[in-house]
Amino acid sequence: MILAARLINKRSGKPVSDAVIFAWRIDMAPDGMPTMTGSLEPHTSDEPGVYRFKANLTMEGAWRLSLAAKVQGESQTIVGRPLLQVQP
Ligand SMILES: [Cu+2]
Repeated sequence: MILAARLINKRSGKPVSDAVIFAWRIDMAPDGMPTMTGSLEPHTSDEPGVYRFKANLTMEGAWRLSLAAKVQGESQTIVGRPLLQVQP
């Protein structure tokens, strides 16, 4: 499956299209299985501010995507951990 994460600048409300995502992981921490990870690799995206990943999630339930990114003009690393639900 393809997962998509949208990165928005909170101050301007605009999509951030030049982020460099340098770390990514997906696991089942929300379901009490923090060591159960899924395969995840960056995928092309043609929508500004949307970062896509090809994922293989082998179990139904709650997953947590963790992304770390560098954004121009921001000194700190940007971290996002959206949750998602895998259903049959
Ligand atoms: Cu699991």
